[in-house]
Amino acid sequence: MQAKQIGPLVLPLGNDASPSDEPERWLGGAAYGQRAVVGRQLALRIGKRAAAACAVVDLVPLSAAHGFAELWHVGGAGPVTQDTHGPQREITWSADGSLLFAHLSLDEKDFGGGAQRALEAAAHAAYGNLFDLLQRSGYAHPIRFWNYLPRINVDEDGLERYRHFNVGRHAAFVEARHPPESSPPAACALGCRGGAITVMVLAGREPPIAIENPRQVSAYRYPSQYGPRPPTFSRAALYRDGAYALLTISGTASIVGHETMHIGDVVAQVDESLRNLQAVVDAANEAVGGQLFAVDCLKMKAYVRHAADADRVRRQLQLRLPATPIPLVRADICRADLLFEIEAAGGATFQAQA
Ligand code: 3EB
Repeated sequence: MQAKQIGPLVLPLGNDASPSDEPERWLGGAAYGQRAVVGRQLALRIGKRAAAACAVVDLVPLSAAHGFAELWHVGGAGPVTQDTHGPQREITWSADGSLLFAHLSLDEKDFGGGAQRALEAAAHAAYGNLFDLLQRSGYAHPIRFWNYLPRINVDEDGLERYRHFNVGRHAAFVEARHPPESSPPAACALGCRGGAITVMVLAGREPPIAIENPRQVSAYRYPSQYGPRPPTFSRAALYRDGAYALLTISGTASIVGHETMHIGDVVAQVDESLRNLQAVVDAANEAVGGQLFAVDCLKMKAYVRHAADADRVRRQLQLRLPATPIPLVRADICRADLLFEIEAAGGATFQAQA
């Protein structure tokens, strides 16, 4: 029997965007690039309805002309349903019977007051609303979150905005009875342009397996020098659906233990990040008891803090992963000393035991 395959696909977005004739149906995803341009191009490529299931993340593309889309395609036969959710219908979600993808953007201006900072409150609300959707829809188990925050490294009231975000996110995990220390989903957190935070989630009907990296302290156990509440993510999440397994690896950077390595050296940060990526893939293979995943079979994308580093980063990635095209965008990374971050995902099918 053909296993149901769910995986990411990276689609360049340029002026030549013509309608896609792919037979796949799209569960959701995101367009990365200049907001006004890539949203329109994605709608031309995959249709208005499918594009509505996707977020637009406003970042400067460093690869394809106008940016690219990362889309999740589904291989099942069931219909893809789409709807909105939340007090202001701010969430758009779609589901195929086995997985759900949802995204929302919130403007901080609508939050805060009292003791809570606006970004903390917006993060709390975004996660609260998403967890509410997951619980009501039956896709109760988040597999992967994506977080994009304006001015992520800027200090407000003596605390970096990323750390305000972590306080709100942590509170929402606790309230939703997803204790941050028990197998949190995979995630990434980056800066973006514009005035709104964007959060997306891929969720399933069964819990994923959380994968950690033996070279790194689990992020949910980071010491308080990185903020009053730790980030709530695992290094990767492995989702099994029959014979099919989807591996989604969190944002991976030049951190060993809990410390940033190679401060100021972007090429060494790329290499350290790739060592971490390999360690996470090794840990995932150990969890499934076989060599199911390989780094160069995964779809990847990467974030570069300084546009001036793009050529150096591109060359180093080509040297290490010559067969893997990796689209780059310029983005601030959640620690001011990180210059590079990479993420990866892909599926594999278990071979029937002889
Ligand atoms: C790190 O390893 C780098 O806050 O959700 C990577 C992936 C990072 C996810 C998050 C942050 C997040 O700590 C930063």
